[in-house]
Amino acid sequence: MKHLFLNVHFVGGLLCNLLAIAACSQPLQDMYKERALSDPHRPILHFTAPAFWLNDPNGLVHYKGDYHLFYQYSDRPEGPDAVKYWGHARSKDLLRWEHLPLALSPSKEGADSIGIWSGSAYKHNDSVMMFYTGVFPERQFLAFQQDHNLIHWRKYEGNPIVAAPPPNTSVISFRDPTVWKDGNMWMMGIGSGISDQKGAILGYESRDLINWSYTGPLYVDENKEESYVFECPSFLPLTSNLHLLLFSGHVKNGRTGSSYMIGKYKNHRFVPHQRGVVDISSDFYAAQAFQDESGRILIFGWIKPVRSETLQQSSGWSGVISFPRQISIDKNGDVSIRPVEEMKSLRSEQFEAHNLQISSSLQALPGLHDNRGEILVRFDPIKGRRGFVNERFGLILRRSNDGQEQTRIYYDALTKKLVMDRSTSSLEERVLKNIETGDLDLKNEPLTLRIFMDRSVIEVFANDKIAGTLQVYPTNDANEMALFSEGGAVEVTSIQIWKLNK
Ligand code: DQQ
Repeated sequence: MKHLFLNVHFVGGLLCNLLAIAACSQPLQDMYKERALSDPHRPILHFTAPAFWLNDPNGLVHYKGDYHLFYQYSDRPEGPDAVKYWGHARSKDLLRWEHLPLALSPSKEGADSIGIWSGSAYKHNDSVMMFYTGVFPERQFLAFQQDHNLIHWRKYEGNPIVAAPPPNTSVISFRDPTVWKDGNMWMMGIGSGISDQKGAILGYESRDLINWSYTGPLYVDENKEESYVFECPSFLPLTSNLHLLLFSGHVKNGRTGSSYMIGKYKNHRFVPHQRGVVDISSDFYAAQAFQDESGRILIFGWIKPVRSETLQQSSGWSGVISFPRQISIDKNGDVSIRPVEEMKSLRSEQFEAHNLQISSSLQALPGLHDNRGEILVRFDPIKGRRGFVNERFGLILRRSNDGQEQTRIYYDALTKKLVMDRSTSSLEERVLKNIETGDLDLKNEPLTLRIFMDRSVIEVFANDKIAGTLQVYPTNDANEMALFSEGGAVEVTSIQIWKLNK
């Protein structure tokens, strides 16, 4: 049976690729959708494609009261390397999405015939334009909205609008345009990596959003601190005098991820003074930011697969869009990354407890035996102590009855790190099991964790400062949860747990 399934995939995939059509054969579509629906690990509250492959969020825009999410999509079983389309969905509240038809497909013979890669939306005179990269080679394209629901698109007949990288610059990538207004002109930033392996955003200007000329790099990672290639940039004002640059690439320690920089923008150049990661885990990538109609800067990211390709194919789907997060500068001038208010609308049945002293390595928590829910927990140092010292404390989640499978989310006061440990999360060998960590100096403050569990996806927010995403694939029910503290006791001032429903 398994062989037959793989053969159907292979032949179906081959046919789809040869024909380069917008949809795979109906039986293959149906088979993948059925498999996706019956996979117990597929998130229910997060956005996923109906089946097959999804990667980067694209073209995020809030238009006439609807949020529109476009995304890199392939209906080919072979996933990551297949021809890419733009999938499309819309929502009133950022959480409940309606699937819409594919928005952009490769032209039969045009310069984007091998794939529609990532890009972003720009609203001009009450209409939306999409700037994206067509391949191969990587060039920049433009498409115009044809209806208020953003369902139909017309590609600009003069495409590509940026036909080649700037002369005399050796680039290793040239993709994922982002557009903004600068005085009377428009600017476009294109993700790149230039000679000597420096990540860069190349800048272009235009008077009409169609004809573009090179203005030099918006930003070059001269000290090679971040990445040799910047992908998926977003560039927009964060406050009246500060700009936000978001990009993805290889961040420190060789791992991949999405980062932000905050700084001043003047004369086509960006000078950052602060940087950080949008998410501490390498499960989260290709984040895109946009401003909604109420002025909030919101971010969605792609939660990348951590299962083997065979497992992804046999489950019929791959790739998740993160919950929406808001980024802003708080009253102390620090960057805040937190879930959007709308998340509270998912809450239903609640369990709560107060003033628990935790001193053991496993203090079981009644209340929720589910793989879906929200936990809001505040940890304080034990009375009389100022700050945490050498405790490691937090939660054990997705724990099986015998404890063989479990995931630990905790704070390590000694190293001042938030730790997401999935090294024992599953008995299945074909899933990633590692430890993801991120810096979090509490400076004598209590720790508040807000955690969302949605089957295989866990999203964690700590003190509204940093976020982390982790996917786990236990083979058993693994629905128990517990609190723990090692190396000293801590106080759980309050813990609230909600069931979550759409
Ligand atoms: N994915 C897209 C590219 C982008 C990369 C292709 C990032 O445009 O740079 O699917 O995940």
